[in-house]
Amino acid sequence: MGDKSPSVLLLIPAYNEEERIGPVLREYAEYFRAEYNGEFRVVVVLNGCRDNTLGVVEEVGKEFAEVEALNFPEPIGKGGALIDGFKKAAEAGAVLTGYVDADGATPPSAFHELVKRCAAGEADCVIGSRWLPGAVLHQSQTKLRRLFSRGFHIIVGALFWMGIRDTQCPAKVVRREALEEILETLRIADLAFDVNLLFSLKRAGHSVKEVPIEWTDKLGSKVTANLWRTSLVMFLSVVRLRLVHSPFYNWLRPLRPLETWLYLKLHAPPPRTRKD
Ligand SMILES: Nc1nc2c(ncn2[C@@H]2O[C@H](COP(=O)(O)OP(=O)(O)O)[C@@H](O)[C@H]2O)c(=O)[nH]1
Ligand SMILES: [Mg+2]
Repeated sequence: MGDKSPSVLLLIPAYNEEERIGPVLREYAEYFRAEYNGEFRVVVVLNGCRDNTLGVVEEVGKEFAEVEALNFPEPIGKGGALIDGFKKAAEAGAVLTGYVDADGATPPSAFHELVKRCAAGEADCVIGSRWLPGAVLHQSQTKLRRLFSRGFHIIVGALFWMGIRDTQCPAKVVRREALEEILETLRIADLAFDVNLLFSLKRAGHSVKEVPIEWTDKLGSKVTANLWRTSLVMFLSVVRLRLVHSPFYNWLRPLRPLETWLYLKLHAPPPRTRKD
């Protein structure tokens, strides 16, 4: 046996995922038991689920001790779930923390590849990319969804200049030191969270490496079901992130209550503030 691999904590944000999450958790637990010689834990972060996702996760947890649930009754959003999950991961001291979606779009072997590269020190954060040569895509997104994704990509490119082809691929791994340094700057609680994570890492001088990934679009997307509203919220969040890190920010402070009102009106989790 060689040296032990670094500990990995995998976060899976889940909202009403009782149909999709069970097999995904089993697949990940079985794969990492067989293929990984370090500590591997999965924390499913749920919020405001109106179905039996919690029951399903707890059931799998009885079979696989490495799987557990972290349940927030409040609607904290996917980004909010990841922020709180990352805080827990930092407390737990995992060397590498990553996340993937609950629907199994990223197979365990693809996530493992990101872990290996991050563990090997290729970068402080290694992320999957669906738009790099070598990516394997089993795509079933609608044309409109793809158009919105490209539009969002262009906006993020123009606002942040990060040179990242696919900020939104939910398959990412971060090293502990980098994560701890930026934890307090994670504020976006909706689906634009990934942009916040990457921008914070880059601003703090950490390296981010994109690698081609295998990806399967799954049926049952909640994003596509609310495409216009979700996209508007994501747009607001990235513009806000840009403004927060600009000289104009102090002028805009008085608009805070209006901002919170707008997010709530759009049924979206407002960005975290420093007090949270
Ligand atoms: N905790 C939490 N997870 C969410 C929320 N909204 C979406 N998710 C999770 O985010 C992931 C991506 O959602 P999905 O509907 O598959 O989006 P798509 O694949 O990008 O179209 C899934 O794991 C969802 O369960 C939320 O409000 N809270
Ligand atoms: Mg999905």
